[in-house]
Amino acid sequence: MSASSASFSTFTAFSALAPYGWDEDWADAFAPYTAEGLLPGRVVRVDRGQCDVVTADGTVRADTAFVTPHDPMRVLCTGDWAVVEPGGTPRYVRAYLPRRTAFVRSTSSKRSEGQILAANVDHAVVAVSAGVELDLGRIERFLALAWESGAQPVVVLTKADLVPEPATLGHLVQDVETAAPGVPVLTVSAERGDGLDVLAAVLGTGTSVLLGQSGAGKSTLANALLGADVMDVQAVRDIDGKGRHTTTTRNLLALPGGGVLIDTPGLRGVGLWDAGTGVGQVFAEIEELAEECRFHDCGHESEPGCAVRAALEAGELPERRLESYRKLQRENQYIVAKTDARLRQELRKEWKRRGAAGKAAMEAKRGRYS
Ligand SMILES: Nc1nc2c(ncn2[C@@H]2O[C@H](COP(=O)(O)OP(=O)(O)OP(=O)(O)O)[C@@H](O)[C@H]2O)c(=O)[nH]1
Ligand SMILES: [Mg+2]
Ligand SMILES: [Zn+2]
Repeated sequence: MSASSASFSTFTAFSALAPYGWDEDWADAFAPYTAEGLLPGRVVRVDRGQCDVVTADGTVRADTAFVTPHDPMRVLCTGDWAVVEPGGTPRYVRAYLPRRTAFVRSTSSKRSEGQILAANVDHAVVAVSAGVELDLGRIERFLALAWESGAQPVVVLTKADLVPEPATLGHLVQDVETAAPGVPVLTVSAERGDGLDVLAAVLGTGTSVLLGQSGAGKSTLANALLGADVMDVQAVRDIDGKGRHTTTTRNLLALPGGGVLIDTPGLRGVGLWDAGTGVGQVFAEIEELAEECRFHDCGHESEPGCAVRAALEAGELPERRLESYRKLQRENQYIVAKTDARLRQELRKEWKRRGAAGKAAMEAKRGRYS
């Protein structure tokens, strides 16, 4: 059997997983495991050493001990394609297939560690409530991580019913658009059903992850798209401050009109994580202007021939954008520098260990020959 027909048969054997994103490339990647009788499945949820995986035979619960390494970036995550044992108690996830994309943030500013929020995502949907004051800086931060993940970002202004004036809603969209070049900005009301068809069409292919603050209406939106109350929603809540989070695990759902949706618990803040490219994409117009500056390393402060300052003065570039760009760049450089320092430290430890091992080997040799 040729390689392609082997992978084709792997694809068809598990074609029941197609609504969850199973395709011939995943089948190719999985093919080496079929001889062992292992099963492919998409991770729906991970919690406390266990996970739910949807397989061609239905959803199974499996142990994640083999896929929970020390490195948080390599921990099994919602959206991963798992390699699951066909049975046993406990039944184990043996491995997962190499990720195509991953949405990563840093866990906190103190510990420079990355955390995977969702794997194998095609659309990163940033949900923002139209009912509260816009925080463009936060949207830019989400978008930087979204671009960096390799997914296409989309901003969705939720709860449009809370903005009775269409003109006001239009202005909100325009404001978001200035902070999101190259990113579609949609408005929806899960309450009234407005805009759901357009959103469903955008999410109709590939896998999408819903991101945003607690209370932004992510789960309500997921339920509206599913046409069923699958995710819990809380009516009375403390949105700011200590904010109770209604959704506590990331959950993967197949949408009736096609596409796969991952609902996530609200994030109060998202720290950048090695997102230099993403930051550049969020501020694409500034990076384009900077190409026109006379000096290659222009700091856009008081240098002559600065195209960025010229755009500011002409009112073509909002001051806020430039400030936000600088802030996120600084933050990212800080994180990158910290990470490198940590990596360097780890490497040093490794060298020391090897050095010690080398010494021991030398001594053993000497002992033998002397
Ligand atoms: N008026 C109005 N309220 C909405 C709409 N969508 C959601 N809400 C309300 O907003 C609140 C928060 O909704 P959730 O869907 O739980 O928000 P979430 O983003 O999933 O929150 P976490 O799970 O904590 O991250 C609930 O009280 C919803 O009823 C909408 O379209 N219009
Ligand atoms: Mg929720
Ligand atoms: Zn300049």
